[in-house]
Amino acid sequence: MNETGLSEEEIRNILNDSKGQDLKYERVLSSMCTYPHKIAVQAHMQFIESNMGDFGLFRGTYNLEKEILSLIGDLLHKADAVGYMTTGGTESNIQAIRSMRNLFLQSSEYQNSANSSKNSDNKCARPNLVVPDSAHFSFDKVSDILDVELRKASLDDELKVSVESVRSLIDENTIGLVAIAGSTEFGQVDPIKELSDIALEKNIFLHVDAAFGGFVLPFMKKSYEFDFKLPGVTSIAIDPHKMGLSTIPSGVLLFRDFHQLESLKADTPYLTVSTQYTLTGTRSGAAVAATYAVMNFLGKEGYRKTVSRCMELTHYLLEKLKDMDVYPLIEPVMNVVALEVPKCDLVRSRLAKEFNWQVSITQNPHGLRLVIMPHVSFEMIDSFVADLKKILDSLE
Ligand code: 0PR
Repeated sequence: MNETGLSEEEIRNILNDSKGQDLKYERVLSSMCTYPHKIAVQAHMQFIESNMGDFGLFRGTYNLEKEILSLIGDLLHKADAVGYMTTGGTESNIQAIRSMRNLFLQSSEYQNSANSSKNSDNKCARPNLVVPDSAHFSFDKVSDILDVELRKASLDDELKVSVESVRSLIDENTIGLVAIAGSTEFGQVDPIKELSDIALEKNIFLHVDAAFGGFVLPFMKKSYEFDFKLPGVTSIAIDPHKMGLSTIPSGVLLFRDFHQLESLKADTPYLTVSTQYTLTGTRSGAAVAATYAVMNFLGKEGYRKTVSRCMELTHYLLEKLKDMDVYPLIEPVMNVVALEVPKCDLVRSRLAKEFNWQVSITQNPHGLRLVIMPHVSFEMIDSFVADLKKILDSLE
């Protein structure tokens, strides 16, 4: 660090230069984030110093958080669900599984087996979690942090998790299941009703990762069963900073029952509040205000319009690609498209190098992946398709 500071103008110049190096969303078809809504940005700025890690100092922001939880709880068919605002899907997933693991380790069955293994020399078995093979990589972090074995269930030909495969992986050390409502790579929704039935039958937890789909599915014409309406669903991750049009970092984690949240409790004796359930200490109150502002400004009608436009663009893209004999790996459920394209990796890197387009790829099956976020326009799709055509033609 320099001994004396730079001038405001010097700082502004450096920042402008850095900002200029960032890609504009107008060339980005790989992101699950987008420009936040103007009203969210204004609210974020207004609450910039607010710290939800010590919310006794910020009662007003805390009340906004409570409102958000009940709005989202209501949207997900459990207005009295409990939880808090996280930094996003990764933290929500970690905390949901941490709660499962803590409750599993406290359970009398586990305690009994731990006691008997102390007497014999058998090691106590490691808890395991059954996730779809399409689960986000945050679950690999979960496994590492929480020392839980990850069991990956195979997908069917529609890239939904196979219920039989899930069933075959469950044993007495399974702490719970994960279902995805809007998978990162394919935008697919798992058979959550069937998984809910299994969770109830086996008396284990079921966490739904709706980080992306949570702000899409409730606003689609077709209705999907994925939330607390299903009695086996015990927690849900949903991210306002993705399709909720809020600012980063805005995630929400909701539990069905208070005892799940309670299992995450830490004592915080010297703060204005004596307990915390969160993973991070200091938390952004700005993201809370932003999420409150945009949810109340748009209302269900606003989100319906956003989702409907993204779906219209998605279908427009597919029609144009059909003319070029390019087809999706599965019929898109939401605004995530995985395409069957020859030499995907090469096509992806040429799109970036030659035309400055950012797209991503899917692993298994291998495909070119596009996310049709609210910053995408018809003109953007026309221009992308024309550039893709040039590359595909040159491959032949
Ligand atoms: N669960 C699902 C289903 C997700 O798609 C993601 C992120 C997460 C959890 C984790 O959420 P956070 O990243 O908020 O912790 N999905 C995107 C992905 O990893 C995130 C993303 C966003 C990637 C913007 C790129 C990007 O430019 O692909």
